[in-house]
Amino acid sequence: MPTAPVLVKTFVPAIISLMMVAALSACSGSDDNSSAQGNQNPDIGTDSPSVPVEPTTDSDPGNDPGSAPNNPSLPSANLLPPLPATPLSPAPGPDDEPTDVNRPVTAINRFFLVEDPPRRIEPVSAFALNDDDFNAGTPEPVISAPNGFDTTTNAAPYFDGISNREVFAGQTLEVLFRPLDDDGGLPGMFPNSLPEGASFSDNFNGTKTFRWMPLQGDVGITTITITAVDSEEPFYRSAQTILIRVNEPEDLSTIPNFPPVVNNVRNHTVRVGDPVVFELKGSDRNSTYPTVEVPNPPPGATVVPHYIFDEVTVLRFTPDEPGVVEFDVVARDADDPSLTGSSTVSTTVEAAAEFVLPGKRLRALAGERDFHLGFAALQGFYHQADGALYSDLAGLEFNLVSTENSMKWGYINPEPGTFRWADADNVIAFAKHYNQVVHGHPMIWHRQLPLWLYETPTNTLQGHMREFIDRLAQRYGDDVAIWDVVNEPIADEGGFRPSLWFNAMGEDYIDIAFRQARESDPDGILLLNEYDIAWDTPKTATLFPLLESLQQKGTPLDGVGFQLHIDAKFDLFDEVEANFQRAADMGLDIYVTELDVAITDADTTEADQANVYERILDICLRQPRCKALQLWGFTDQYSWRRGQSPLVFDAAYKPKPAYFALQRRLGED
Ligand code: 9MR
Repeated sequence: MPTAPVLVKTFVPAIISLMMVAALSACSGSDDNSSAQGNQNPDIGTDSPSVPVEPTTDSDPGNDPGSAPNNPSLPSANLLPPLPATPLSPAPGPDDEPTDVNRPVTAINRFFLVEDPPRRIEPVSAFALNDDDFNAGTPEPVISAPNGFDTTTNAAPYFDGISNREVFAGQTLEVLFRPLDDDGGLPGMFPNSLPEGASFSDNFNGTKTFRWMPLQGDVGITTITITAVDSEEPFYRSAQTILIRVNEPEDLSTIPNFPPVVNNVRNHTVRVGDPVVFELKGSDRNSTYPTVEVPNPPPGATVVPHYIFDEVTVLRFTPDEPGVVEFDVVARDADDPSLTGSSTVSTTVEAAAEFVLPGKRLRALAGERDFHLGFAALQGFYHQADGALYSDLAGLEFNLVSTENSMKWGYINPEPGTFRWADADNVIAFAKHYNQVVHGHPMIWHRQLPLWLYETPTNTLQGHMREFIDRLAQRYGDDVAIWDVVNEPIADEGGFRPSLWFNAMGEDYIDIAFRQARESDPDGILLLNEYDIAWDTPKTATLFPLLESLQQKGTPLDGVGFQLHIDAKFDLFDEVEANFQRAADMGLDIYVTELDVAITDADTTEADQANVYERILDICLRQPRCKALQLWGFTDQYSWRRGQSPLVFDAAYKPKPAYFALQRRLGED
């Protein structure tokens, strides 16, 4: 396997864990889907990129992740019982296999793309509520308090006069929320989430009003949750859910028909000669799909329906000169063609030479010191208008790629027996084309889980967890060098996060997940990945004892992923250095997995941001056990914190001071 890390682990069979559910202990065998990576068309990948791609040097470790963890042999290891021959949820099969993309719907012509079989996924609805739930009354509030807080002498805030509510679609529901506290003080409050079209507004008298006109698609029972916050202790909270039953009116014409809108298309920067792709869609609160029209497409553009979703229109063109290309998009109501919404899409086209940067590329500099510099790949970047530029720059600058969202369980396996592999397959193809190490993220997390898992009996969750780890590893183990096996197991206030996994198995789920990962991908570098642990926080107080206890158990843990979502005012560099050293002293490797540095206010500058990037890189480079530094994206165009411009290229793919700071530091001894 070309990407095999230089990692040899002694895995000592010892005690069979008694904690396994009986269902898992009987049988052997697991699914093997490792053959499937989609067919690849060798002609497409030979195009020369319009940005010159520097040849990888001899010292560029590319997809060899370099010096591997050299932990001492594990003191002991409990073998898991084999996975059952009959899977707990249906195994992926040929019907799930992606196929070649042979239509003009992508921005990529450098490597081969696959797409999932054409089907519409309707995730199994968990928590579907019925009239019995509604009639059972308002659920008890969920009280939470910081560790050690005495809830016996301090009453929790609560809401006065709360009840489940009912409304007809097309009518406006108003619910008044008045939080009280028997100890005095005026509690604050916030909605955990709001349905589309709803508002939650302040009445400036200690109350707030939830207002919502549900429409056709809202008929049924839904919930809203409002959290009251103690006036003295902001983490002493009471989350109150109410159920809302939305009934269909006899006369459907009483429901107002709202005009559709064009879904937001952001502005893009592209190069002359790039294939530019837009996936255009409108939406309508009345639960119909508007048709999408482009009255003035750019010259030579093709406009075709999406291969799965009729409501999506794909526009593709190749600009042949610098300038600004504009076109209009009109969304037309499915029931009343006179109702429309429209918007104008503007694309800046620049000569390819504008993106050629001075000095050596970051990956070349990293390679010269046997280091890995990575980025997290936007899921489906090749369907973005600027996907060609994104892909070329990412290939040029980084020798490691992580999967921002395309390997998350909720995406890969949204319903039992349905698998969407194409986006992850395409990241692997991208990595192979550019000779990059792949970091698989995440195997087990408490977020982005498929809804069906929440309906699964608790005593089968261990089996499902192991099965998913195995499926990811079977498919990608040969190509993924590093795995975030368990992501974010620690609560913000310290202690274990009360996740689906923790609630089902207690802290043992962490050990079991790692053991399964080691069994399914013996060569993988296995990490525990967590945020807010690089400096001293309530989470670090849990982290280090947890790492110690895992090591004592013989859990096959190779290193720690320090996420590092920080801001440009960050200055706790000494603590970062000390915490890295603490992990290193335990024989663990260090990966900076998700670095981004937000500019949070007008006082902080791109120079401050650059300084933070450079200092973190410097700490990592001076720490022999720090193996890689990975950015969470690379362009502000696609960041989960886009409004705070946290990355090293701006939204127009121009390098920021932070880019040059990394370049400078990587070039130093
Ligand atoms: O950047 C990711 C964002 O696009 C997703 O919406 C979000 C939820 O899946 O996850 C973000 O990435 C997170 C990562 O998976 C785990 N560490 C924190 C990252 C930022 O939230």
